[in-house]
Amino acid sequence: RPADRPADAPAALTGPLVEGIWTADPSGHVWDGTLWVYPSHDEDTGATADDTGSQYDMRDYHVLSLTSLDGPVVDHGVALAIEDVPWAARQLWAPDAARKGDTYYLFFPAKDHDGVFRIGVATSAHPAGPFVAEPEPIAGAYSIDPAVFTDDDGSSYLVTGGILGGQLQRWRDDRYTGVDAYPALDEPALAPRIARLSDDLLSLAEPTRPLVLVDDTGRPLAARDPNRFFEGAWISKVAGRYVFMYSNGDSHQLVYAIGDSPYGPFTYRGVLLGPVTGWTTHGSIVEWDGVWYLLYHDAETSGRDHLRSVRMAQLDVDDDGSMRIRRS
Ligand code: FUB
Repeated sequence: RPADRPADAPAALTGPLVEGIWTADPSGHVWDGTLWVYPSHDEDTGATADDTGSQYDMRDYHVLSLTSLDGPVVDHGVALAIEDVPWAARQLWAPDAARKGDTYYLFFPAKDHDGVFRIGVATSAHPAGPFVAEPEPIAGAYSIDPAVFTDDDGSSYLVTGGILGGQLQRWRDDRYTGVDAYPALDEPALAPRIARLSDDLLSLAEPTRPLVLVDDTGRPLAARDPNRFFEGAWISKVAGRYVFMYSNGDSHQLVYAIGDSPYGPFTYRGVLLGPVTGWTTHGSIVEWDGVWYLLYHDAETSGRDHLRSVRMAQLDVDDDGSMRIRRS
């Protein structure tokens, strides 16, 4: 596990966005000129660390906002707490948000009372909440790390998934098996799941389908590929193309792929962010005032994998959707 700051870590545009609370897995949205950031809220609850990530034992969400790069980052306090979600038992992992009309939506994963990761949705009249959770998880959605992408025609899509601790390997044909079943190393890797959302964004409009990542020759990335999907899905439209960013997990990188439909296939393009301090990596990209930014996290401040801090870096974007972090 990387314990020290890797030599090629990006020059962050900012230090940690906030101090005083640990934050991770940032999802960024610009609404009415303000950058809203929806992170996980890391806490040290004393949960025993294991390979499935039990130490990531988060119990609520805080929402952050910035009206300018130089201005203060506002921590709006608790937006949703686990005790207010009837079906959720533990581990409020990486969230995302969406807006439709006057309603704001918070999408989040949590383990239910049977220990199965499911995806919930909560609504508010304000981007910072407080959010009121629907009484049941979204039927047909599963695993972790929900991200919502809204296309130019107003259609919204929910993409989810994470292997190992995220339990994607325990689902087959949209059913939870409870059994870890990974493909053989030369078979196509497990794929995240994507589905269009209903008009009110509270349910799926269709069953999920696999979002397939392919190489330059059109072959699905194999399970042995160091850049196969692990967790942390994010879709944006960049330079008119669909960009799918994700964590490749044990390769500790944020990588991206480009496609012509939110459903994919997405062709692997390259590494956006090399390993940061800490085991996990997860982020989002967002355009703010004509400039693209990467929101990401690292564990540099705490030195502990599960106590992370959200940071920002500026991106340079080419006409074909290729991206890189600005280093100076
Ligand atoms: O924050 C908990 C989990 O760690 C997230 O859901 C993953 O993406 C990883 O960052």
